[in-house]
Amino acid sequence: MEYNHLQIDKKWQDRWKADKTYATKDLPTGKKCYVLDMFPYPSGEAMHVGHPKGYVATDVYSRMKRMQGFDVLHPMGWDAFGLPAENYAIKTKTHPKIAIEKNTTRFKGQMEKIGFDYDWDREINTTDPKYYKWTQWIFTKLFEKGLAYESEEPINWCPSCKTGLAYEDLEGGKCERCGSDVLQKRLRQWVLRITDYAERLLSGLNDLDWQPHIKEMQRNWIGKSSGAEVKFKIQDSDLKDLCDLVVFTTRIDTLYGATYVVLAPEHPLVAELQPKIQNWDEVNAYIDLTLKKTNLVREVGEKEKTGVCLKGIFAVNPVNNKEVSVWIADYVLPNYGTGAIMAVPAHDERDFEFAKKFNLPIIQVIADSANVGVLEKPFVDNGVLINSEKHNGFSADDAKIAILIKTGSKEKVTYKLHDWVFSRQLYWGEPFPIIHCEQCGPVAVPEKDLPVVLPDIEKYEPSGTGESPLAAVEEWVNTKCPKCGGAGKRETNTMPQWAGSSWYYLRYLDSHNDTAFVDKEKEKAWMPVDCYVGGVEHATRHLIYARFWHKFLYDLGHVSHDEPFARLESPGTVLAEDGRKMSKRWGNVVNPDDVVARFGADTFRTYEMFMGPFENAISWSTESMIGVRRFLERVAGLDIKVGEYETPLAINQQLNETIAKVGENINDFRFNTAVSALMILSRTLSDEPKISKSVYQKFLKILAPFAPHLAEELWSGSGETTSIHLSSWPAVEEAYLVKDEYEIAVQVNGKVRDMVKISTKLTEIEVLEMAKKSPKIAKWIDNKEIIKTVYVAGKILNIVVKP
Ligand code: ANZ
Ligand code: ZN
Repeated sequence: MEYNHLQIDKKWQDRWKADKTYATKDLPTGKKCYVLDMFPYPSGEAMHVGHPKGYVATDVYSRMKRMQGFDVLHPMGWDAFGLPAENYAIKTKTHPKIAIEKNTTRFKGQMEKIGFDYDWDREINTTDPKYYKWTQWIFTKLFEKGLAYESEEPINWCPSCKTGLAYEDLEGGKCERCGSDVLQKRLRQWVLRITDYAERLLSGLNDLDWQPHIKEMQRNWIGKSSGAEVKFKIQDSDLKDLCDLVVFTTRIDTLYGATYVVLAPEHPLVAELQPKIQNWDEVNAYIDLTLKKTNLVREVGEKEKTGVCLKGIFAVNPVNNKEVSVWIADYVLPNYGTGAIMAVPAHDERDFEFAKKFNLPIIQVIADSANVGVLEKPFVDNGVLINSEKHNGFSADDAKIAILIKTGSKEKVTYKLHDWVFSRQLYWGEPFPIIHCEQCGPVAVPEKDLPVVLPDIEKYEPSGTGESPLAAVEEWVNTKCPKCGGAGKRETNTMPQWAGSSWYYLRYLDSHNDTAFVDKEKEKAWMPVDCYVGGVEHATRHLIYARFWHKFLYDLGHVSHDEPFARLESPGTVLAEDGRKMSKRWGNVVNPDDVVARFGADTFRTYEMFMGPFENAISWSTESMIGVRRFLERVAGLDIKVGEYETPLAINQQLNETIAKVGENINDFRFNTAVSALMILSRTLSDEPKISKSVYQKFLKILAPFAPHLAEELWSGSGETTSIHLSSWPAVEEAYLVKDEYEIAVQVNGKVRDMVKISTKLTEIEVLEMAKKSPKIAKWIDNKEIIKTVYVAGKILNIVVKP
């Protein structure tokens, strides 16, 4: 057959659509397999060839699973709220709704041309009121359970996007979207208590089949740290007790060396102490300066430490009742631990620098034998206690316990994870289902009144005032309190773009349900997601947020598993031919539409899977793609040799080996080696004078996940009337598998001394090495010189030694 991809691709895409070939049952009747892609933002730019790499992988995987008898769920949808859409809309002066519609149509068109097996009847869009009704509903549950709260703490603010951001939205202290330096701004906002779930988010990772580096990224993000909270009394110059200051430390064993304490400049105690602080102007100026600093600068630390002493204020070290000075400094972060530290300059780098600069006492309290005397730098290693009164000579571990008890301090576990700043001062997001009432405070909109629909407005640019553009829509804002019927005002912030994606995988199970976010029975039958594929850049945002919401829904009894994603795989980036990232800026973007038009969808798909190991970043190569195209052309030419013939043993062996290998490789996401095995088999077949129909059809079946259009065409050409994609995966006939492990007899000087198991793939030298490991053989070789070996592959090895 001549391979006319334009005609074949279109023909089968239309047919699959008309026949609903990939429609999924409501409920699985047998084994189920839920295969999920991270759904895309329909951004303004079209997809480039890197985007679909993961989609091709799930497509290959899901097609095989379907043929293997699984009820497969493989859906797709759009994550369309949030900054990217809004920025694009502002740039192009189109309403986000219109821009999104246009972009989803474009994306979907691109996907359809690649021939994915999505069940489009389940398509979702996070900006559809029927969808976000349930995003709002989940928020009302979080609110009812006290996990959504209002806060006025300073948060990260992007002056360019004109919105508050979550910690997860920062990249190296800058706004992840636009790269601007982020400032601290005090703003009323909604926050989700994700830290309540920190421990479970951590321990839940253990049982997941995820790549270890992604789990590690989550562990680091959650950042568990075990230490203690220690109370210092705060006094004024007249030694009057003012209040307690609690610090978090992981080194309570160094408490005798704590020679001053430091508060974050934003610490609420600073304002409280104002009347007693003698240098308030200086202190106040430093606080202002701190608030202008970017997070990055504060976390990494500036070259020179800065800070101000609170004059007139002292703290008492609880272990020895010594008076120490109290400081504020920006290297102490307001939202970690208690926002205050005990400084131990002898044993902590930052404290050491600070103490040197401000001439504060440095008392060494930990030492090993070599390290006593004046410290050139802090001593951070382990050792025993010195200068610690009755605790001298204690090990760190013993000292920790003893000092904890002596000072009545409590052990404390802290997490780097912050509560999730959940409101944005933007237009293009889900409105909060909250009404503020003067009598009742914030009240959740009852379920019957959901969704709270985002009003259409003229001016959707962010105002920059800290209020969303919705605040200007009076007729929308003013409403009645659902509780007391009095005057109420709607919350005008909107949710972050991560809201809709925190539960979307549940909606696919039941995307048209108007009475529940998902039917219980369907949820139970389909969840968890068996195989989830998406970029590693989501390791600390989407993948933590979704796990959090899922655990919350689990606690309420709305879902039946504690974890949503059993297995996770991440595609490596597709780089441009020049080795750089594909970008408009470099002019090196390859559009899948062009590739598909020129080489066909199947060449594109098979090439993306063949490029190299799935998780590796690999450069695009048109030349290698042409190689793949030739492979498919060779396949297309096989049909003239097909008939009812006897199949030679060697062909049956290679066929069955390939069936086994392709099946295993697809399962393990080692697609490149699967394609390479298919290529080798296709070459063997094209060298044969005749091919039996059964061999040919089995070959087509295992090719079908990669090249669904061509396989379907050839399958139909071989006389079949139902889709190859609904046929069953060929069983491996074990009898034909060439055994890869043998037992061979090993002789020494002609006498069999042992039987040794070896693999057929080993070379003679390797076989000899294996044989020498057997004690029975080693005994006969016994340091004698080996003159030669005679090896009959798979049967016998004779070792000839000098007598
Ligand atoms: C005294 C001390 C002595 C400390 C010593 C360290 C070494 P991890 O392991 O990352 O949790 N710390 C506590 N809260 C802080 C804050 N809000 N901003 C900046 N630093 C803070 O680090 C815990 C240590 O970081 C704590 O233990 C505290 O310094 C500091 F030889 O207390 B340590
Ligand atoms: Zn009210």
